[in-house]
Formats: sequence, C-alpha cells, structure tokens
Amino acid sequence: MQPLLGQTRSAVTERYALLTPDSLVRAAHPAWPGATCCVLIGPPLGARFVMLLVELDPDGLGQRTHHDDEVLLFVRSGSVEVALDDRVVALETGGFLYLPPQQDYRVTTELAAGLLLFQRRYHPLAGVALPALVMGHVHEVADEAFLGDEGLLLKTLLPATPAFDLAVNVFTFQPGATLPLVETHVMEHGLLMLEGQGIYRLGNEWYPVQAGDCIWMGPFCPQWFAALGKQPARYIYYKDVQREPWSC
Ligand code: UGY
Ligand code: MN
Repeated sequence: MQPLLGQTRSAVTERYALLTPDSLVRAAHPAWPGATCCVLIGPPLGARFVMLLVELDPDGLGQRTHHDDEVLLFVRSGSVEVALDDRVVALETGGFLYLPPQQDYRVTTELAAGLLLFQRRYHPLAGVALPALVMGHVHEVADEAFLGDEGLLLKTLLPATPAFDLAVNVFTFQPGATLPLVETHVMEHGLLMLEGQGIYRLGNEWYPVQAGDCIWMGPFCPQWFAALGKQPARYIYYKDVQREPWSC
C-alpha cells in the first residue's frame, strides 16, 4: 500500500525530537567525502552534540575536520578499516571506536558500511589527562541489570572515569520491561532504536517507536520507555557525564 502522503511519526519540539526513517533527508558532509550522510541531531535542534548517520561505500571516506572534537563511531552494518597514526584497525558490525580529541583517523570500507557517530566538543578537566582511544565490540561488553532489574540490561561502552565527558550505552529491554521511573535529568540523550519496539514517553506525550527511529531528549526532558511486542527492544544512546552543568 502507498504510504499516506503528508503524514509522519516524526515530531520536533523545543525539548525533544522523534525522527523516523521516512522523514530523513541525506546530504553531503565535509568530514565524509563521497559518503551519504544524515545529521540526525545537532546544535540547530538545540542539542550540544551531533549524532550522524553515515552510509559509506568504497568511494567514500571519513576523516577528522575539528581537532577539539571527540567521536564515538559505531558500526551498524558491514565493516570498516580505520587508519590511525601507526596502525590500521578493523571494525565489524557491532564494533565501536572512541576517538579522543586530536587523534587523526581515516575511515574506509572495502564493500559498504552503515555507521552511527556521536560527536561533540571535548570539555577538558583541569589536572585530568585526555581520554585514551577505546575500541571494542558490543558482544564483549558485559550486561548489567539496571537498578537491579534483570529485565533491563545495560552495556556501558566507555570507562566511567572523569577523563570521559560522554557515555554511550546499549540498553536492552525484555518484552514488557519498563524504565522504573519517568526520568528528568540535566543530561541530554541522543538515541537510536536498534531492535524491537515500544512506547517512549517524551515530555507529556507517548510515542510508539521501533527499530530505526531516532530520539533527541534535551536537558530535563521527562522520559520513560516500555518495551512492547514479543522481541526484546534495544537502543544505543549518548549522554553527557562528569562535567559541571554550565561547562557542557
Ligand atoms: O542513562 C539514562 O539516563 C537512561 N536510563 N535513560 C534512558 O534510557 N532514557
Ligand atoms: Mn535518561
């Protein structure tokens, strides 16, 4: 059946946004020549970070354009090679790489790859050294029960040390599991649904969401999630951490 013209589940407000795949518009990006990109979240929306979708084929590549930025690169599909100063690392689907500020890199693929990037200006802390590069795969990161609930499993991809001013986590909800409270907090989120479906409360509205949907939650946006259906729901999300609220 033809989709109903003039309709979308996407919703953009001052405090949050839900962006569904049907309404995304791709464009060229200066850091990714030859690739197809879509800025899902960024400062024009009110956010203090960027969440970027990249579709990379063998003609495209990715490289640093701002030396003060930090980048978390997550491979959604396919595989990439990342050339660093002294070595080349390979990342398969589910692999991730944290690139600290100043770290040069060049991302290429042999066939094709779908990438998700979280990117922001790094906020140094006096007396704390820059964070180190981190590389891993989601399957290697332990699941921890969130607030003691075995129906809510959280993988924390980056070390929770003061050097890191961002966290990127993968959250899996068993069918019927819910966040235990309607959270309202100073940290922002950028979220991509990886699997399954559910209901996301954003502000005072409740939105059905599914794999492929993106959500921006600004500071203090009331938020709550319940997984629905027969399969677990899983999302990857960003949050700012370990800094004074005025320095973000
Ligand atoms: O880390 C978090 O704040 C997380 N519990 N929030 C969320 O999943 N919306
Ligand atoms: Mn939260």
